[in-house]
This record gives sequence, structure tokens and C-alpha cells, in this order.
Amino acid sequence: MKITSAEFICGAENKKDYPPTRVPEIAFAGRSNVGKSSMINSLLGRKSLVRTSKTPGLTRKINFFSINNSFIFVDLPGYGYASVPMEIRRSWAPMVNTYLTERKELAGVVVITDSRREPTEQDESLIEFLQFQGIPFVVALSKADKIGHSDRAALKGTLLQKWGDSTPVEFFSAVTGLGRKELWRRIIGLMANRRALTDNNRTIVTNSEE
Ligand SMILES: Nc1nc2c(ncn2[C@@H]2O[C@H](COP(=O)(O)OP(=O)(O)OP(=O)(O)O)[C@@H](O)[C@H]2O)c(=O)[nH]1
Ligand SMILES: [Mg+2]
Repeated sequence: MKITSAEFICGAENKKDYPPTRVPEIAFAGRSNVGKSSMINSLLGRKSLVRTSKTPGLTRKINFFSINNSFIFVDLPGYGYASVPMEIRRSWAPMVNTYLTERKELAGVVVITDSRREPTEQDESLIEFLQFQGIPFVVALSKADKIGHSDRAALKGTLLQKWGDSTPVEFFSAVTGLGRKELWRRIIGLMANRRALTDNNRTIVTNSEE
């Protein structure tokens, strides 16, 4: 994918503040500090379009980025970080739930889990939620530069056993670029499916050809 432009559109907490765009969106979701923002920067070949941090839990809004003026990447706030104040943790679920269930432009979700660990309970419940809602997703295992080949193979085996063989799972490293091509292929697939669906169902209008 050749990136010709990548711009921050806005950050939103409520539905009324989502951008009025009609192009497909890919959302990035995962535990705080798992590497969501780094993954977006790496996919786009931009060093610091999205703010990354050693202090977890800093992304507290739903951040929209316009790519090539034809689709949008959405950086969702991270979940599950203990030191984030309780009122913010409480606001996470409704904020993200509303986005995932009500945003018509959502083409799919990249669920990011740490390749060095088994998925957490919250990772599991996010995946169950997406399966239940019928929202397409791909699992990206972040920070894969930190584990070796055999650990990767073992983890993938465990996850496919748990989630089913057809679950899309890709290893990714924002540091080495590992898995970038494969993840792009998945993302393009999610957007292509979405366009095919909207073409068949004319109740949703897209201007993705612009
Ligand atoms: N080794 C390694 N470190 C990474 C990778 N991706 C991210 N990191 C580091 O992990 C930390 C968190 O990365 P972020 O991209 O800010 O994580 P995030 O999920 O956006 O975090 P929140 O916005 O707080 O939810 C930073 O210190 C990054 O440098 C990776 O692929 N490999
Ligand atoms: Mg972030």
C-alpha cells in the first residue's frame, strides 16, 4: 500500500463527535501499552503521526486518521491498565462499545495482543464480543521482535486451537517491520469485503472511490 497522505482528523468521546466521513474504517483495539499507536505509525511509514508512550493509558479518546483520503484508521483507547483512574476505566467500555456497534463505516478491527503473553481475559472478551456482533477482525500479535520463531509457532498453535483454525492471526513488529505486508493484506481484505457488502446493500452510501 502506497501512503500518499496520513492526517489526524479528530479525537472523539461521543458519537456526535465522530467525523462525518463515509469511507471505510479500520479500528485498532487492544490492551493499553500493547503497541496500537506504534503499529499504526509503522503501517503508515510515519514515525510519529500517532503519539506513542512508555506511560500506558494515555490514549483516552477515539482518534481518527484519514489515509490517502480514501479510508480511515481509528486508534481506540487501550483497556485494562490498572493505574488508569477508575472513572476513565469505567468510561472505556461504553465509549468503545458505542463505536464498535454503531459506526456504520467500520470495516473491521485489528485486535492487538502481546506476542509474549497469552491473551488476557479482556482480549478474550473483546474477541467474543466481535464474534457475537459479527464484526470482522484480524488478530495482530505485537512486539514479535521480542520472541523467537519456535515461541511464535507455539503461540499461534495455541491461539488457533482456542479461536478456530480460520481465525486470522499475524505476528507484527513495529521495530523490525515483521508482518507488515501480511497485516496490510488482511486490512485491504477487510476493506474490500466491506465495499462489496455496501455495494450489495445500497442503504449505506460510501464515497470510497473519491
Ligand atoms: N520491542 C517493541 N516495542 C514496541 C513495539 N511496539 C510498541 N512498542 C513499545 O511499547 C510501548 C507502547 O507502545 P504504544 O504504541 O504507545 O502502545 P499503545 O497500545 O498505543 O498504548 P496506549 O495508547 O497507552 O494504549 C512503547 O514504549 C513502544 O516503543 C514493537 O513492535 N516492538
Ligand atoms: Mg496509543
